[in-house]
Amino acid sequence: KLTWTKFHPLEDIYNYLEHLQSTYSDIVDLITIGKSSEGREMRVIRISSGKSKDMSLKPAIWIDGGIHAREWISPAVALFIIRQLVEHNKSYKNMIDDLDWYILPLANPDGYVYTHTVDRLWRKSRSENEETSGRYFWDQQDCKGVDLNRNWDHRWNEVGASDNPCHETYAGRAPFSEPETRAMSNFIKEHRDRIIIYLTLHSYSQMWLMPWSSTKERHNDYDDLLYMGRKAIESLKKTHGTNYNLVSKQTNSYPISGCSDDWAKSKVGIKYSYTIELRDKGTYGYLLPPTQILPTGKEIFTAIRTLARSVLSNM
Ligand code: 0X9
Ligand code: ZN
Repeated sequence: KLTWTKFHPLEDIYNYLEHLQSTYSDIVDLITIGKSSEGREMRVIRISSGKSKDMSLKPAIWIDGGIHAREWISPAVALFIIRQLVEHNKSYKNMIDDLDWYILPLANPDGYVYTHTVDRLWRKSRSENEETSGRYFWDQQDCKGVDLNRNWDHRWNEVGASDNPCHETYAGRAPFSEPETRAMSNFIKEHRDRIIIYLTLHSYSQMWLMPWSSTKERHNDYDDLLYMGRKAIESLKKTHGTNYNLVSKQTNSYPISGCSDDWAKSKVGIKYSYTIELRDKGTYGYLLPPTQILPTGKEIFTAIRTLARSVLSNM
């Protein structure tokens, strides 16, 4: 059983997912979509009712957490959402009747373990990088891993990313050079006909971000994403009064490229694609105390339900 009073290590999280699968087998499937570079399983939980019916056309929502290892509130919120949908499935019946939920709480399992055991502020994955060109000074310590939010195949490595393996925003050798981003993107592409919402949970700064990240240009769906995003942050605010800013990712701050939501929108065609930067606004930053897991989880789950309902009723 998980508590919401601490950030759990990977084993607790995987045990909890297995417990849900065996206890709620009518609505839960556990799917291993691939392995990390250190060989850990990448586990997606699928939550959906009416499993026996033909669901080839049932719309789906994808949520990933933990792309960045140190952003511990992200997997915690993903798990809170899973808990609500599964253990309180009667309260959220319409949500799992109308939608297939695909949730990957630990998109970067190796990095997550590393933040629990060695370096609390590690960001990247933990893959081995080759010392290719010798252009960079090779610091033995920090030259492992790839920034899994720079490795996606959309304007890869153009801006706001580094080609230095020792940097925090190293984009990798090539788009999808990493097993983690390959596993996620392949799975998402397999379900591309049904996924209507792509969400990726990060921290921190309390922002609800819309593509694009790499350019100030607006896509044709800009107004629709703004409209649905506004509904989401309004209902979020009603929960505990927390303010989130709804902004296009690029106008907000530094441009970046090769990130997941830009890829989901541009290459897969998932219209409603957002990056959510969770609590807080910098008081604790990545070191958010566990007392904030429940309030953050509640307000984000409310916002996501509002978003899902609004998008579904607009189809
Ligand atoms: O830099 C990232 O990958 C994300 N921020 S984080 O602190 N979680 O690492 C997203 C950045 C948002 N997009 C832009 N700044 N354009
Ligand atoms: Zn992040």
